[in-house]
Amino acid sequence: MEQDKYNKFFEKLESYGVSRRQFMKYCTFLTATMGLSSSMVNDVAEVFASPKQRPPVVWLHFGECTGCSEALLRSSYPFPDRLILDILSIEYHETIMAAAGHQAEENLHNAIKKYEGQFICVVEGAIATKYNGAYGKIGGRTFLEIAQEVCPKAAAVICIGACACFGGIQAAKPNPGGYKGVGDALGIKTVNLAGCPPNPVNFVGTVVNYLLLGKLPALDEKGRPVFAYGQTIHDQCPRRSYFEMGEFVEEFGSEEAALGYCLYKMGCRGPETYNNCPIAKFNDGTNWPVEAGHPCIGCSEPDFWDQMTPFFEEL
Ligand code: FSX
Ligand code: SF4
Ligand code: F3S
Repeated sequence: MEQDKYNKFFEKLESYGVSRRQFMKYCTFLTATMGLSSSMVNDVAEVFASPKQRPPVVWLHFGECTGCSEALLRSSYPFPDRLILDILSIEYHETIMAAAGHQAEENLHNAIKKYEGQFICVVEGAIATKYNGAYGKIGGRTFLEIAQEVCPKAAAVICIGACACFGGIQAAKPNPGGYKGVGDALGIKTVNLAGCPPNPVNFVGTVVNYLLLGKLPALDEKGRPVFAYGQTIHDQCPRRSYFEMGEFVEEFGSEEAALGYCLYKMGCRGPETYNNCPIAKFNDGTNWPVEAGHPCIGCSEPDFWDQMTPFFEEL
């Protein structure tokens, strides 16, 4: 990118403690994660450096632990969260907005009126559907009522996390409140960024795709962006070689020992779970569950929680 043209932007980055080099490295990683050609790195960088539009965003919280917001906002590099918040116009977000109580409710009401048909609705958390949604309320209104009012007025609904996508832990048996994912609860199509929590880079990639190409990314039949959820964990897992390559049998002394390095017998759900954790990794690319020694528990599949438990047991 031309330094002069974007001097102001790079000055702002510096004030966040981020060098131009770090920023371009992140854009290269993001472009690859999004499945775009490396010739588009500058275009991706430009989405941040010279935003042509800042789409209004209404960010709703329902039944969840807020781990999804935390995963995004506490990215340890200062910049993915600052960058994404700079290219969006967040009109309502309970965790980060200053307003509270009636004023917050008014902000929500005003935002959906002002930006009807234009705003992106981001949802974290599942929705209680039994007993008219009585098992989950904010400000005296049920999650169901709020979602029914807000989601149909959005240009797109992006579900962040297993809970908003498919119900997550709230929908685990016996599920007295009848919790469901947003798409199911409302009978609408949503973009599903599954995972508990999902990797923030997949949210950034989805938004950048929307701003750069003017459309949402291609989705699989479960509403998940193919760029991130197109392959199983198992297909991308570095531990896989340990039961496939003879040389490792030699290294470990026996086939059994080599197989032991794969976590399948410890209940790994990698073979039936679609996500890009082995490539995208977490904590600035430091590591991801399986590489850190923990079996994948299938957190990005619709049947997480009930079908994936008991954890640590081979299915
Ligand atoms: Fe669910 Fe997210 Fe797991 Fe938590 O908002 S996907 S419980 S990390 O917080 O919804
Ligand atoms: Fe597959 Fe899990 Fe074994 Fe990796 S650790 S090879 S994902 S079963
Ligand atoms: Fe979830 Fe498995 Fe990745 S548990 S975080 S999909 S490794």
